[in-house]
Amino acid sequence: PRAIYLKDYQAPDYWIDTTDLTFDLFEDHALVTSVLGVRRNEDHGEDTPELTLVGIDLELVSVCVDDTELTPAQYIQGSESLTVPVASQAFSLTVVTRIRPQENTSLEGLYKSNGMFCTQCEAEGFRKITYYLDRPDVMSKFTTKVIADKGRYPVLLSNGNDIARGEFDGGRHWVTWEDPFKKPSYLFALVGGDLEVVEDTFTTMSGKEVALRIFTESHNIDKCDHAMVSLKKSMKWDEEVYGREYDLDIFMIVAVDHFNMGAMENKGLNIFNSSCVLASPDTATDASYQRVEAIVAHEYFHNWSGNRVTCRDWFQLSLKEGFTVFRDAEFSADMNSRGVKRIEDATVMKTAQFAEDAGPMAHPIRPQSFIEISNFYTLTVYEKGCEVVRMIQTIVGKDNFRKGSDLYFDRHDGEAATCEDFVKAMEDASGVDLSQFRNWYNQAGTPVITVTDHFNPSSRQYSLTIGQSCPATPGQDSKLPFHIPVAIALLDQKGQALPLNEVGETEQVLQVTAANETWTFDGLTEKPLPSILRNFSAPVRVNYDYRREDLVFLMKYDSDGYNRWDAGQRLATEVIQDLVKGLLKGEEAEIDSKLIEAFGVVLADEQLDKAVKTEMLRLPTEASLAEQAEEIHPLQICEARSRVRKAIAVAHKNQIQALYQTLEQKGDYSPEATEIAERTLRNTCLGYLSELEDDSQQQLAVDQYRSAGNMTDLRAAMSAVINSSYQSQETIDALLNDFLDRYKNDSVVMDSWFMMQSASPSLGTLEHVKSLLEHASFDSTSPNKLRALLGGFASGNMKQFHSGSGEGYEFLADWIITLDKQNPQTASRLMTPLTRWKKYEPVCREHMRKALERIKAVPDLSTDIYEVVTKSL
Ligand code: DPP
Ligand code: ZN
Repeated sequence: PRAIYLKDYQAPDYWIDTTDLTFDLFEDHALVTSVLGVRRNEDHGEDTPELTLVGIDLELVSVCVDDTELTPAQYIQGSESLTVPVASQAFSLTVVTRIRPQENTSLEGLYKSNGMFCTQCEAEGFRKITYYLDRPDVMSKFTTKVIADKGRYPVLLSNGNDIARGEFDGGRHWVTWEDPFKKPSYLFALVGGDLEVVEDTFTTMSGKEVALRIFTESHNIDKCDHAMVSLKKSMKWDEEVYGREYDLDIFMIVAVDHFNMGAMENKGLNIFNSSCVLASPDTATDASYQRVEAIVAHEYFHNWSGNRVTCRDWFQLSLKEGFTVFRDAEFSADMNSRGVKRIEDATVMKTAQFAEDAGPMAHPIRPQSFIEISNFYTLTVYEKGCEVVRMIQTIVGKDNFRKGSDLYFDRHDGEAATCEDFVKAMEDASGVDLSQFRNWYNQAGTPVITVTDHFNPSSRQYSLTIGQSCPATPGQDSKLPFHIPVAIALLDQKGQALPLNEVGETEQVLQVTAANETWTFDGLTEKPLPSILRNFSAPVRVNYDYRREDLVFLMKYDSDGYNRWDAGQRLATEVIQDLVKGLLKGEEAEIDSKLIEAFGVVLADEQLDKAVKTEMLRLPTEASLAEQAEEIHPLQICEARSRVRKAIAVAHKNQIQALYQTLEQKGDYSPEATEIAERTLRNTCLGYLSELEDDSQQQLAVDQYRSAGNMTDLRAAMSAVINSSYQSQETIDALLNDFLDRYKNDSVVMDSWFMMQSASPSLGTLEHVKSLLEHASFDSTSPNKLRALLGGFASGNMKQFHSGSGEGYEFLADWIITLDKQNPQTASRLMTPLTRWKKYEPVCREHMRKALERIKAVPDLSTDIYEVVTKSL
């Protein structure tokens, strides 16, 4: 396998103006006839005498140029290519291939999931369907005829509008779809199955009625309402906030069980992982409801940011993903609690994305090279990409940002664009120079800002000095300074934010561009406490020497919800780190009472928004503590965190109990933000109470399980029970069996049944995880099940995955080796926890390295695994 480089990009030698496809679907194969209208790229001076298309796992049946069939001597069939001679500027190329969707376990290209045909073509799945120029700058008008048995596959779908249909003798029928918009092949989709549909309509801002259809297997048809409501909200929001109107007469979503990703924005025919579309009060938690809403929106928003304006090449992936994540994040913030959404997104950045930036696969949001593009659907491209777009908005201002996005869509509609085009549009619309800002697109790694301050009582001046640096990442030893917008406020001793300018604004965005720079504020009577990086205004780490009492003060008084929460997280992290140090020395370190007291203040604060309160009551996750550790001692981290949790529960038992009781559930379930906030807070209380060795507290969770009226409360109770060290095995088994009885036929819910167990520090031992692999509901061809069980264990269960002497790593390595033959994308993603080996303490480190070496030694690795394992070692 070889790397490809952004700097080597060249436009294609040929364009494909039209693509006419016919799919003849059978039980053991499919016949694909592709008629391409090919045209030479005139800009390429020299005539290219031949055309090379890519294709993988295709059985070639015939090749015709214009009306003449070629003999095998006239074309060259490579292992992954087809080269045909070219005699004219424009010609038609007809290629017939046979493929085997039934045997396609990679879930890329055309495959079968639960008896239904479906596709996934991003990034390079189309080459598993037919020979093509499978690259995003080749945009074509697609017409697709699908032919299949009518009894088994009454529903036949593809992109665009259905323009004709009919029947053949022998029970077969056909439907022809035409997509009037040019698109790259990664946006192609096809579905054939026995599906039911939920229908609705949306009237766009110009008065056009759009038919909305969500398709699922019949037993799930009652779980589509939330997705439909979310879709309509998204369509409205994109009109109001971005002026973007939908452009086809029909918009379809299909839910499939076997899917490598969350969902896919194919033009007019989004295909979704069932887990990201289905929801009902009885089967989906609040978090799933919000996830469905966000992903429906994300894929819908791609219709403009991704489809109408697509990417020139895969190095530009963040052009569509970063921007679209930003759009969906703002949508979710508008629909739900803005403050909590910001905390959630910052948490993902600071735990998982910062870890990626610090690991062997670190890359800029626009990578400069890759071996396998599937490995770059990362938190960096998506979430950091979103933060980069957010910083542009902060720097140019909201109004200019909207002008910039209008200009971008206007300039590049129907084109394959670059990240540079996006930045240029923002620059042109705002008049703000973003030259230095572009470093965010070129440089990997998480910048660190170091803040020091000084107060001079005689001149009444306060100065803040901000230095920036960025650690080396693979291939990038030194970095240029970034342009970082750092939002700050200065708090006086009463916790009031001081006015920072003549108009009395109390927050200012400092444009940090130099390696080191000082800002001075005049007319202060006392030394203020700085609130730095408010609302997480940039994806950076902040070093400032806060005293613990300062953090407690910020937790109480900072008017910025994010920083208020972050102060608590910093305090808790420091306290837990002290404990970890003590455990390593074999000492009994005391838990700093400041933290326990601060949590008491949060609990007692009745003014605090419930959603924010819940976030403030959460301790930093184990993953977050690991990310911030110099060297990761997984077992000590788990132990220390668990002790702090217990101490909080013991100290504030009465208050937590009272809060739990006042939040008693009433009425029917609704996924409305205020109700979600109450449930989440109540279940957070339940979690703390379950830390107590007290029968009546332990009974609470069991009672809640028995009386729960929705999946959120049911799952919270179940987790509390199985994660408790004081519950009997009988009780745990009884609940697990009850859950199984109720939900064994619901695949999405069963994912959570597996995940709760594999991620449980007490229950989820390696032995138990192995036994679950044998369970009748486990399915090793389902990425969701693999993520639930293997991902839950390796990424979600620090204590058990890292205990013993490397057996957990060996187990994961065995699975990766097996899965690599079956589904390389899913295998590659499951490998992430092992790639962080260098940060672990020596014993874990050595075992993890060995597991990676063993994977590396396997012959014929996929490009996916090859790239990750070689870069990691
Ligand atoms: N383009 C897809 C998405 O992120 C990839 N799964 O929406
Ligand atoms: Zn996307």
